[in-house]
Amino acid sequence: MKRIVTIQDISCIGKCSLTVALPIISATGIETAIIPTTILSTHTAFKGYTFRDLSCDIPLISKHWQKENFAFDAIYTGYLGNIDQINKVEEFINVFNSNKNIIIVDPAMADNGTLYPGFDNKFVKKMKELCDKADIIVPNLTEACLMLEKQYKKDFTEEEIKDLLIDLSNKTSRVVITDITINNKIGIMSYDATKKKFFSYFRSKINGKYHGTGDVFASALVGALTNDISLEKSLKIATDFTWETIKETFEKETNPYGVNFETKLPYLINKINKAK
Ligand code: PXL
Repeated sequence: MKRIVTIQDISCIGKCSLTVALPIISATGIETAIIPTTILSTHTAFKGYTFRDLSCDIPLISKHWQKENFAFDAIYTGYLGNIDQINKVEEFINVFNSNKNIIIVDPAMADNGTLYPGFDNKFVKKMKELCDKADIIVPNLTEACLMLEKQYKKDFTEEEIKDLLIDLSNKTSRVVITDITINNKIGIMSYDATKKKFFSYFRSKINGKYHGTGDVFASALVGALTNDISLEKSLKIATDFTWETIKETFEKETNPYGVNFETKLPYLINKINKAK
């Protein structure tokens, strides 16, 4: 069985990061090892959340795993709570990176034009440095703009997004920008610098704000890619799955602090099995 490790926080309530990545990646038939970097009572969209920093455990876990000779088919990082955590994650990647595995970095730090609480420009610079170590990065449009020091707006044209993708592919060969709205459709655009190839995939826009969809998307993408499904097919599966979870939430949930991905796991499993 293939094994990945995902490194991000646990938000005890509020569906995002590890509580999303663990079930989704496991459902795709991949062993999902975790390194929890912080325990928060809720994600940071709530007021008054607790924040237990577990940074000091990262090198200890790494040392033990080296002794046990553990290896990973992919390393996937998400929300990291401070610069110290990013430094420690970089050290972890330096040790466990090999020519056989892929490094996927989701620079989860902002949305809708604003940084999440507790982050500043220094943090953005450091996150960009982590992205430089990755094979694939999956920023949303806000994060892409922040890393390139470009003014965020909602209505980028397709040509402008292509420029952002090329600028971000300077150090990372495959770049995916999520949460793009064009012509009242929502979706992703990507650039594979090794093939000089753009790809885009859009679905109809569903009204409302949905938390944690970047994590749902990235987790499904990691699961599909680790199943040796091509980048473009994996992007399509991850977008369709995310869209299904949003639709389910739109129809059934009154207070969406996360999306209803749970009932859509059979849909994802079916898509993965068909594409394999
Ligand atoms: O979904 C990204 C995310 C992950 N982890 C925490 C968050 C957020 C987004 O707000 O607050 C703690």
